[in-house]
Amino acid sequence: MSESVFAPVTILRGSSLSLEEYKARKVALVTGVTGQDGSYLTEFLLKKGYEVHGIIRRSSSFNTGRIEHIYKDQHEQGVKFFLHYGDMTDSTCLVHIISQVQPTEVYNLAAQSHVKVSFDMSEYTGDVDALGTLRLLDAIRTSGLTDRVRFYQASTSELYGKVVETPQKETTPFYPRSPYGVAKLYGYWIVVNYRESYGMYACNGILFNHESPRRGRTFVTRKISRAVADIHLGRQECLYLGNIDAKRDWGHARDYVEGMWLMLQQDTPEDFVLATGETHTVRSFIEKAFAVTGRKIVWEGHGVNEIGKDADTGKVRVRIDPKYFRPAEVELLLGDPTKAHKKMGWKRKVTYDELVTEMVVADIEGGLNNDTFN
Ligand code: NDP
Ligand code: GDR
Repeated sequence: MSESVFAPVTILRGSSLSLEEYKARKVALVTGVTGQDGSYLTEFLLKKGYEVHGIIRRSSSFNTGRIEHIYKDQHEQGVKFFLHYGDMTDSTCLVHIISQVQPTEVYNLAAQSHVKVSFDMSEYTGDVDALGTLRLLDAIRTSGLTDRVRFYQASTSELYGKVVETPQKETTPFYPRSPYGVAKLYGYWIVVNYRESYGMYACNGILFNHESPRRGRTFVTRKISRAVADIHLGRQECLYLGNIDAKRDWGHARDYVEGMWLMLQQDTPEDFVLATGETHTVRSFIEKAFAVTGRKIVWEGHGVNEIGKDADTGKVRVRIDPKYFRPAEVELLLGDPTKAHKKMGWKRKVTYDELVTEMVVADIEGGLNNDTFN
């Protein structure tokens, strides 16, 4: 993509419209558009007929790999997907973009989203994930669009952190365990506060882990699927991981972006958990992923000395590296999506086995093509 593709939309299209006329439009603004969820959500909204605007960070290397396939040159006819340079740490640009785009729906997906990294970059994580949410909400107010915009906040199961009750649902008390979780807690409450204070249609989607072949490579599922593919292709010997006994409720990102959209189509704004209702260990994900390539992993040893061996060849394929341990861990996540099912008819479609298979197969195919879609 060349720089020219980010040319701004120049007309304040909504300013002269009545409330009804404004709301009848379908214009979405997506922060974090270059991320895993941003790319699936953009595909979903374009299919629904939306005009979609995404905020993209300036980067010295390409960060548009996940959206290249849906992006068209702005000079072509009928273009409905636009990109704007911006950053969640820059209020002025957020006000400028919101005023220009005049969206009917805003999806706030931008975040420093890596839990382990948030221990190393705690202040920055707070700035982007907590204050960034406040800046975006205020940009909507400053632009005079409080009663015209529906707002989605990417809240997270990391809010639950330390286990207080399982399965975790909308009423479960929060106990975050990382700077990321704490920053997202602020994001959650500022959304509730703006809903209650200013009557904004603003919702929190409390989403449990969702993965895909587009998942960032340093998150555990993608790290595993890529390593399994590379081992299969003879490019890697061994996979190094941290806590393989952690349990997560893993779904497919494509199912979850539909839930985000549904939250903004209800009569009243509410917060919803999206989850599968199943939990699995990282260890189980490793075993399933290797099984896709016909390999069985057997475990030996304990704690940091535990190893995973190929049952047929005896080669060590998994080792523990304590550098991947977190200062405080979230041991168990298991969500209860009953409210989303009952009120919005939302349910995950892709099963755990299908998810693991899709990720490993995609990484093998990507590896074969010497290309990785991420
Ligand atoms: P990713 O890490 O894949 O994407 C994050 C996006 O945020 C990227 O587009 C990134 O841009 C952008 N971003 C990061 N920092 C800034 C900044 N300072 N200003 C503007 N944009 C920024 O995350 P996911 O797609 O997986 O997740 C989407 C959202 O949902 C995140 O808020 C995450 O915390 C939350 N979430 C995710 C879950 C999951 O399991 N995936 C579960 C629950 C919540 P760039 O590409 O340039 O880095
Ligand atoms: P998580 O996802 O922290 O749940 O946050 P991640 O995949 O990073 O970790 C899941 C579990 O795996 C354990 N683990 C490892 N994790 C990573 N990244 N790398 C390793 O080598 C490794 N070894 C073991 C972790 O300790 C953890 O228990 C994700 C993000 O998308 C957040 O933005 C989102 O809010 C939550 O999911 C819900």
